[in-house]
Amino acid sequence: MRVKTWRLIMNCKDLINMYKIQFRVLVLAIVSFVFLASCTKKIEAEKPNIIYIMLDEVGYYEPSYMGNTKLQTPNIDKMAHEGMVFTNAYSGAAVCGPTRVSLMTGKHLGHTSMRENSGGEPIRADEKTVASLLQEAGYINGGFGKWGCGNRGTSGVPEEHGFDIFFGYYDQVHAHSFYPEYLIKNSQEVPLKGNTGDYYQGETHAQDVIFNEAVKFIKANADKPFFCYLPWTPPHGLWGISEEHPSYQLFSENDWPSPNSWKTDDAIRFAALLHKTDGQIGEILDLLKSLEIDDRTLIFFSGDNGGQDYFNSDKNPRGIFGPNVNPDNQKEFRGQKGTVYEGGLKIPMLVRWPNVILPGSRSDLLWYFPDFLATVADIIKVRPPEDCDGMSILPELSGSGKQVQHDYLVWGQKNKYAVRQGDWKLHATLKDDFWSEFELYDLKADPGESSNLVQEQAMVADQLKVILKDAYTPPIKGEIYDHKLYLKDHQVNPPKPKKQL
Ligand SMILES: [Ca+2]
Repeated sequence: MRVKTWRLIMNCKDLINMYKIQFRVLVLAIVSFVFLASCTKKIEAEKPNIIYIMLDEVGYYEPSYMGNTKLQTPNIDKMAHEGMVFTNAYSGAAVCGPTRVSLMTGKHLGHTSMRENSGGEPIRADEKTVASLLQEAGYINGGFGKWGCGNRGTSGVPEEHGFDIFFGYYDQVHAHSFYPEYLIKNSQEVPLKGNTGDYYQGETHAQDVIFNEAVKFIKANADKPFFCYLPWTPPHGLWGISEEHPSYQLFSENDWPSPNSWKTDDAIRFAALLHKTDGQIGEILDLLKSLEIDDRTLIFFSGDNGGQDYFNSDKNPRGIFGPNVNPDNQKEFRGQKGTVYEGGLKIPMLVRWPNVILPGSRSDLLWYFPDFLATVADIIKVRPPEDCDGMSILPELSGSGKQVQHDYLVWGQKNKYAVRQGDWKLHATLKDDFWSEFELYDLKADPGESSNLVQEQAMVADQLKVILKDAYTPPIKGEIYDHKLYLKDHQVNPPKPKKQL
């Protein structure tokens, strides 16, 4: 009996010990879980939200922080004062489609799958984008605006390239109207109430709907790392905006003729659309503060390609707003949108990142669109794709680590190409696999590209010719799966009016 009692006591002790061990294991598991969760949280906290605002057609000297005296961009100016202004940044290309492809895929125009602005030509299914890298790293990604890297029914649609949601226009020609009858959300049509296809009037302004969707996305994802890509159409034409809008009223008294355009007040409309969009940027900045995510949100702001000499005349040969004319000394960039001269490629660029970037800083670092992907990869600590042409500018932004420099940069527009190394820039034409029509400029002495030094500096020209030929590969295009759908958004708008309305 005593033995039995003793055994019972021992069994009880064993049982208690066993439970003690299990309890310790449980406590250890909980502690480990909490620790791991806090580590994950810390890593999550190290992943900043990323917003990229790209205005279509805003030229180098058009924001008021760049000295423009006619246009007003108070919120963009505020971002400039709070962030880092880049004076030597370039777009990826001279027109909408290829420049967006360069930004999204991290490739220069010697390597992109798209080289021309044909409309909805797609990137390939196997091409990684900034968004696909971020998605793999746990980001939620939304795009709101003009995609331009592949129409519906192709291998280039954004929802197959890392975007959880993309809302707006897929096709560039569809984006010519601010009053389209529908927009696209993840390849599905979303009707816009009361619009009849008229370019200049309608009930629902596409930019407002696009802006509202972006706000909804930011609010819904405030507690997780997100990428919000805002390739907004304004101030690109046709310039549909209500004459009652306060931004229109702000400029309505100006005597700005609008030759070579559709409406006699198109210059006022351009200024009004830019101002209206600037106001929406201000609302986004306020929203970040009210959601208390401002200090962990990194914002890029830029144009998409060089400015166009809109509303030019004998009196204003470089356009009323002078996108490529330095307001301080009247020095000009040669060319405009659609050329690989400086005027087609130089863009306003700034980056705002509280607690990382010193407010009010300026940088003359030479960089361009392929670098965005490389920089994002560096920030989230992942390896960029092997075929990325970009370099990270994170050291320049953060002021820590050594900032590398580009050996060379490459651009293209149809069969015109340009390569820059240091201050030298070579232009060339590619016809039937044969390079010709070389021009060489020293950008330090001649930023207006007026003195062709190809004869005088033959050795430099030869060196750049070799670099350009090496950097060029023929495009490998994406696929069109459904030709009818591919063409639909491209053809939906009425033909642009041929003369002034
Ligand atoms: Ca553009």
